Amino acid sequence: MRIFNRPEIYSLLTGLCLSGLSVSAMAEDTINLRAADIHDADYPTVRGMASMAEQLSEETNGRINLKIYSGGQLGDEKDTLEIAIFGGIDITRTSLAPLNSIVPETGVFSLPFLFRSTEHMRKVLDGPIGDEILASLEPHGLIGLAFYDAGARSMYNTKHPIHTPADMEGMKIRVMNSNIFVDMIAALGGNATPMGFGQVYESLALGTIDGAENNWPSFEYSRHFEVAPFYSVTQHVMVPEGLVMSRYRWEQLSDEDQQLIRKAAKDSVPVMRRLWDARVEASREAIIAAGVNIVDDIDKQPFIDAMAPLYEEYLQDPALRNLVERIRAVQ
Ligand code: GTR
Repeated sequence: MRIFNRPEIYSLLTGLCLSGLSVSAMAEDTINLRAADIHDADYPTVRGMASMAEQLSEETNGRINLKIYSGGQLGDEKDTLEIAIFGGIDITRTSLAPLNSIVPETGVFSLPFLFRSTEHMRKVLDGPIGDEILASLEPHGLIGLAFYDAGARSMYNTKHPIHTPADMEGMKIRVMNSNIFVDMIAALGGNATPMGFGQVYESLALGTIDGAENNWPSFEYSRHFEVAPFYSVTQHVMVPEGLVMSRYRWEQLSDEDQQLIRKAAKDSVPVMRRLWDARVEASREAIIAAGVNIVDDIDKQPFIDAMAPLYEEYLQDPALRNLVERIRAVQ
């Protein structure tokens, strides 16, 4: 065993004290961020955020500590957005739909049949238009960090298979908190009921609503298929998810930390997308195995045609009309 001499012991102790000091200095500097998601811990959006948290922790030696509150612990999407604007939640992952009433530009992504495919959507989100939409949040108290995928949403209900808009006549359909979604259902002949995702199962079971619309993973893991066993692959809208931060909190951070957060959010996108693609397939298979009545040979044209007045109404602002034209032009 090595015996230290006195000067060596002094220098060791000084080193320990200094590192002790730096540990406590570091603890003081720790930036604790709280992030919200309505989905469960193993859902691709939450796992995407978890990879963001991991990267931030690694790159800052634990100084930036992002804690995720999943499963709707901090409220539904509309609530978490409003709380984030006032600085009560630092980051929230929500669909862009509940942002439509706060940031008009985001409404464009809620327009039905806008994106031609997943590839088209990803290209738009990853390019200058995506950055433009993320930046449009800033005057409204939010910082757009990144987009996650939410696939295509389709109609499901408790009554009968939907083949055409006429099959939806008079149906009470739950939608997210977005006027565009309300008007979309009206244009298809149904009655829209906006509510949070967490209330949908019970409302379907009780018959307060007849149906809803969502992608395969949300339809499956929420177990809505147990009470609404008719799923029609209408793929009427591909509204992305947004990873957004409270601007109030953002402005308290240094430029370096802002960059680290932005980069970690962007770097989590490919991670999320890989998980998402696998999850869509797994959920679709689980739904088929559960014996859900699936209509997957829908003629989309009558649904597309029914959306013309909606486009007219929402694109009165030339800037929004131009945005849609630019999105369509992306090859
Ligand atoms: C999911 C989406 C959620 C939420 C939910 C809903 O597909 O990931 O952000 O929008 O749908 O319908 O409320």
